[in-house]
Amino acid sequence: MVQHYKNFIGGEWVEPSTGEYFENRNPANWDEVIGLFPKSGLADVNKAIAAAKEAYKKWRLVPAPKRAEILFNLAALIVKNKEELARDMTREMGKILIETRGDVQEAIDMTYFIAGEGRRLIGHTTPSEMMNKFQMSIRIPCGLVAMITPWNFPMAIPSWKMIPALVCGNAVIFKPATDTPLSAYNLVKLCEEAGIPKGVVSFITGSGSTVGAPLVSHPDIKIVSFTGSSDIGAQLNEMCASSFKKVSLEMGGKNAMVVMDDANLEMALEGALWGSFGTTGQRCTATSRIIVHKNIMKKFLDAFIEKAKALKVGNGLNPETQMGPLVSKSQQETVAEYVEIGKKDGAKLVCGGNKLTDGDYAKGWFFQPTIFAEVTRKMRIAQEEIFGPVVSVIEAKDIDDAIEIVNDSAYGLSSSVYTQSVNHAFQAIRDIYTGITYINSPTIGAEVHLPFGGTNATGNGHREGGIQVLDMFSEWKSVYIDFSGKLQRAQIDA
Ligand code: UN1
Repeated sequence: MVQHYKNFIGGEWVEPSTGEYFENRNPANWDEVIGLFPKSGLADVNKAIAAAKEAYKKWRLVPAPKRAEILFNLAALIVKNKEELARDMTREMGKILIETRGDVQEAIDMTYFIAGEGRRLIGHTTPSEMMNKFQMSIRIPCGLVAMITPWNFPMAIPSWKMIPALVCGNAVIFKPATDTPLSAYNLVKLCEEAGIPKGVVSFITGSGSTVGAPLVSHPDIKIVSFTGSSDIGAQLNEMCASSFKKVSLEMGGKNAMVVMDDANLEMALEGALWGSFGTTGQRCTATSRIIVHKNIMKKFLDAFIEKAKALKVGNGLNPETQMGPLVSKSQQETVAEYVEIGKKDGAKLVCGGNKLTDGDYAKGWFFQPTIFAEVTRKMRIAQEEIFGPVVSVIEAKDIDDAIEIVNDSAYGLSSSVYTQSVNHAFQAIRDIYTGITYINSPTIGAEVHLPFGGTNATGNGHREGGIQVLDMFSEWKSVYIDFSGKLQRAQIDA
C-alpha cells in the first residue's frame, strides 16, 4: 500500500482541496513508488496564507532568542534522524548516500548557525548630529514568506530559506519541487515536533503553475525566495515586480575550474572528478567547464578520462556507487540532447556520452560520466547549463586568458583555480566575476556561514547563507529618539 501524504496548513495535516495526488518515484528504479503527494490548488494556497497570517501575529512578538530555542530543537532532531533522512532523499532523487548525508548535514549546520543569530540580529547605534538625540537601526520581520525550492538539495536549500525567515520572525509557506516532496515533508514533520507554533510553517505540494504561481503572486506574500532555473526565476521576478515584493533568486551556473601548469595535478584531477560528477552534475555549483593550461592539456585530459571511465555508476543506496542516476527521464533526455549538440558543434567527445540502459540500469535514469575536449568558449556546451554529468574541457594560454574564459559566461556562481602560485591565485580572486571563488578545490562545497550566490544570470543580487541572508528576511528600520524636549530639525538646526 503506497502512503498518501498530506499538506500541512495551520498546524494540521490536511488533504488537498482537489482530492488529487501525484506520484513520487525512485529515479534509480522507476517501478518504486515512494509516496503519493497532494496536487494542491488555489484553495489550499489561500487557506495556508490565511493561517500563516494569523500565526504571524503572534510569532513576530516571540522574542528572537525564544524563536531560536525552537530552531535549536529542530537542529537536534535533524541530527537524530540524519541517516533515515538521507536514505529517503537518495530514494527520491538519486544522489549517493554520502552526498545525501552531506545535504542533511548542511541543513543541520544552517539551523545551528542561524539559530545562533536569535541572540544577535545585530543592528547599529550611531551618534546623532544633534544633542540629546539617540539613534539606531533594528531589524523587523516582514510577514509571509513563500519558499519555492529545487530537488537537487531537498533539505539543505529549504533550510537556507526557512531558518533565517523564522529566526527573523516571519511565517513561511513552503512549496517544494515535485521530484522531492518526501524530504520536504520530513523537514516539516520535524518542525512540528520541534515545537514551531501552528501556522508558522505551512507546506503545500503541487506544480509550479497551480501552487507556485498563485502563491508568489498573492498580495499577502511579502518575500519570495526561489532556487531553480534562470527561466523560471525570470518569470517569477516579473510576477512579483508590480507588487514590489522582495524576491531572492538563486539560479543557474556554468562554473569553471582553471588548472594552471603549476598546479598539483593529482589534486586538480580529484577536484575535477568531484566537481563535475558529484551529484551527477546536478548542482548549480557543478564544475561544467574545465579550463586547462596548454602545457598540461594532454597529461590532464588523459588522466581525467581514465578516472571518469572508472567511476561506478549505480543506485545511490549501494555503498560502492560513486555516481547515481539523473533525477528524471526528462533530465536524462536533456543531457542526451546536449551531447548531440556538443558533437554537432565540433567538440570532441572523449568519454561517455550515452544513457545507461542495460541490466541494473534498465529501470532508472542513468548516464555515463561524459567529457568533451577541444571545446571552444562560445560553443553551446560551454555556455548553457546542462545540469548533468557533462563537462567541457577548454584550453587556455595563460592565467589572463583563463580568467577571460571564466568570465565569458551568462552566469556567475562559482569558480575555481588550481595553482601553486600565490600571484595567480590572488589575480583570480580579484578578477573573476563570480559570487564564489575557490583556490585549490573544485567549484562545489560552499559552507553555510559564508554568503552564497552569484552574479549575472545566477541571481538578483541577494545572498543566502552567511549573516547576509538576514537582509533578505528582515527590513531595516532606523529609529530616532529625541530626548531634548524641543523640536530639533535635522540639517537645519546646528
Ligand atoms: C546547489 O547546487 O544548488 O556548494 C547548492 C555546494 C553545496 C550547495 C549547492 N553546498 O555545492
